Order: sequence, then structure tokens, then C-alpha cells
Amino acid sequence: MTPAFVSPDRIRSLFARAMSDMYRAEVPLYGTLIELVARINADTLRADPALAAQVERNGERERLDLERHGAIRVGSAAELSMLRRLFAVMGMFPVGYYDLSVAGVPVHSTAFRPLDGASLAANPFRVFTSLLRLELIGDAALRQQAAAILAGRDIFTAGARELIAKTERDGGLDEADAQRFVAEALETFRWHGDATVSLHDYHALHRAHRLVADVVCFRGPHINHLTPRTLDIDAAQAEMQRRGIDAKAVIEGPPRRAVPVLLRQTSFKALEETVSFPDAEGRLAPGTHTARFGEIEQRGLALTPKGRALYDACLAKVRNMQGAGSTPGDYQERLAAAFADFPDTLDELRRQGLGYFRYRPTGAGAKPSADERETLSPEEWVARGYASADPIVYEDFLPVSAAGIFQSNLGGTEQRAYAANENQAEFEAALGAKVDDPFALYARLQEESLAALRKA
Ligand code: OOG
Ligand code: NI
Repeated sequence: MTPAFVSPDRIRSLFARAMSDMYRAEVPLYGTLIELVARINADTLRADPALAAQVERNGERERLDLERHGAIRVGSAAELSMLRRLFAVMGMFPVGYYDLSVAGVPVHSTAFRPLDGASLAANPFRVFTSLLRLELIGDAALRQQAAAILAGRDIFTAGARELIAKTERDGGLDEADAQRFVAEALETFRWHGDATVSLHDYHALHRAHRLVADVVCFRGPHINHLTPRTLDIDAAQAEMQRRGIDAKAVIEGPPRRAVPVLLRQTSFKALEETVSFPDAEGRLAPGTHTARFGEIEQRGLALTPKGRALYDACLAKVRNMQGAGSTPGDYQERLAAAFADFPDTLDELRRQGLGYFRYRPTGAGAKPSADERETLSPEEWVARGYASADPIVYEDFLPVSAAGIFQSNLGGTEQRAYAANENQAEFEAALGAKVDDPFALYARLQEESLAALRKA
């Protein structure tokens, strides 16, 4: 008899819940953000029935209250490739490549997330995962020391390794194993109040780059934030400030718009936490480390390559304006000005091919003839009232925003630049797999909705 496997979607939901409970216990301010976002979302939906209907049609109402992304940073190819196998158990796969070295952060990254529409609707939990690039650290001795420390640690429990291998061998896990897997996997993401290196070594690694210290000096890649999704980030930002939470000065991403696009994010600054550092005799010395923070995001329409190119061009305009990003001042106004030419109605965004849409029969009034079914363009389906087109939500990240979030949590003033050296092939070699192209995934969702429309 074949065992009854539980779905990867269920394992991911269990894991996301366990992770949220753990982070809430470890970082109480996270609990405050969750509560604040839930209230703003309920208010927003009540005040905007059209948005409420769209969220309902897109099957997003359920996922909205669960929706989170987290982030971790790992130190070696072995760690990254094992993480890939761990996330695969939960139906999460690497999507996209992000080079953050351009922004002075010596990492490159991907996002592990579900791929298809049904899995995203069940629970879109994602983890932004960065790999440290020791080769970007100038000091050769320090580089070697860091590599040696990393080679000597195992960030996975024996139980997690065993259950990953079992999934790969048998094709799934039963309920009891799934529960055990979640508990074992959680251990990898836990915070450790004790470092594995002396305070002296910590400082040396910290001087190379704060991020090197964060990755190298601990037993595991502690989750450094867990982000809920709001329907109104301006309200969330105002509420954070009203409550005296130390929020980032500016909201990353596009300006506020009638049709939200891509991703807007804000965060509260990383906490300075007490950590103990062992010396050579095993005595513990007290010190501190800042890594963990809180973030809120608003997600909007996924853009096509054409839409994304326009977004990047608009954002570049703001960044070239004097003083961009340095002070909140009139940043939102400069941002809005730079995006003035970016279409801001669903119809325009769709007609110009700037975003991805999910088409559905309206089910009202006129129906297409068999002939029309074959020949009409998506635009004609909408124009003749046969179909509605709702925005497909952006499920990924933005490198410029991610860099801004990293920077504001690395202690503000620190600004370094590494020469741009994006190296996706090397990242994929470390990962042991290719990353998926996000545009292809959105195009597939759109195509599937059109195919269903023609069949309906
Ligand atoms: C990841 C920062 C990127 C986002 O939302 O863009 C990120 C990190 O600090 O490790 O989470
Ligand atoms: Ni984030």
C-alpha cells in the first residue's frame, strides 16, 4: 500500500505558521506589525468594495492574512544547495537572480517560492535567500578564516537531513513525518544568542563587512525578518510612525498609485541584541549584534519585461535627481514626478502590454459565439464584455528595494561599492539548479487563464 502523502502546500503552510509563531515570540514588535496590518487590511477592504471584490475573485482573501516572506543569508554552496532541497519538500523553488553587490552588499540571492496558481493561492510563503560572496572580501587571511569557520558548521539537524532524503526517495511525507519535518526545519532558522567565535574575531569579521559577521559568527542563518502584506502601505507607515516605531525614512519601490504595481516596502530598523561570545578558554564575553528587523509590504500588478523596463527607467530618474533617497523630505513628490508618464489605469496598463492579467468569463449577458471563441484577442474579449481582466500579483522582489532594506539595517552610514559583478552561473552552480525566470511564470499564469476562457 502506498503511504498517504500530505501535499507540499500543507507542509509549507505548517512551516509558515511555525515560523511566524517563533518570530513573534522572539521579536515582539513583529506581533505589533501583524496586528497593525490585519487592522489596516480589514479597514481598507471595508472602505473599498471594488478592491474587496477583486481580492475575492483572485482568491487572495484567504492568503492575505497568512501571507509572509522571510529572509536568510547563508555562507557556502553546500548550505545553499541543501536549503534548495529543504524548500523543495515544501513546494518552494528558486525564482529569479538578484545581484546585490552593486549596492555594496557582498551577496547574491534568489527567492524560494511556490510556482503555480493553486499553490500560490494556498499559501504564497517565500524566503529571500542570499549567499555570501567571500571572494569580494579584500583581506585574504580573513577570507580564509571565514571559510574555515563556515566549513566547520552544520546548519541542518540530522532529522531534517533524514526527512529531506526520505522525501526525495519516496516522493513525499506522511502527516507524522511532515509534522516532524517542520519542527526539524525550524531549527535551522532559529536565533542563537551565543556566537561561535570570540568577540575579537567577531569584530575583525565585522570590520570586513557587517554582513560577513552576521553570516559567519553564528550556528545558523537566523531568519532576519518576516514580512506581512498590507493593502495600504502608506497607512501602515503612518501607523508605525504614530506608534513610535523606528521606521525606515522612505518607502522603497514605486510611488503610491491608483493601480499598485510591483512591490512597495518599509521596515523598522534592526534591533541591537545581546549576544555572548566565547573566548579561547570557553569563558563568555557579552557583546551585541544587530540583524533582525521588521518589514511591511504592499504587492501590486506583475509587470511584463516592457513594463519593468519602464519602471526601471522611472526609478533611475529619481535616483539621478539630487539627494535622492538620502532624506525623506520631498522624496515621495520626486518619485511621483518621475512616474508621471507611467500609465495608471488597468485598461492602459493592459492595452500597452505593461502588466500580466488573469482573464475570466464575466458570466453576465452576452456570450461569445464558437467562432469568436477561436479568433478574438484578449482585448476583444474584454471590450465585448465577455471577460474581465484582473491584475496578477507580483510574487517576487526588487533588487534596488532589497539593497535599500539591507542598507538601512546595516547601520545606515555604511556605504561601500563593489564593482558590478553579477554572476548567475556561479550562483546556480552553488545552488545546484537553475533559477526560474519570473516573467515566464507570470506569462504562464496569464496563458492558463486565457486557455480556460476559450474552453469555458
Ligand atoms: C534581505 C533583504 C531583501 C526584501 O524584502 O527585499 C528583502 C536581507 O536583508 O537578508 O527581504
Ligand atoms: Ni524583505
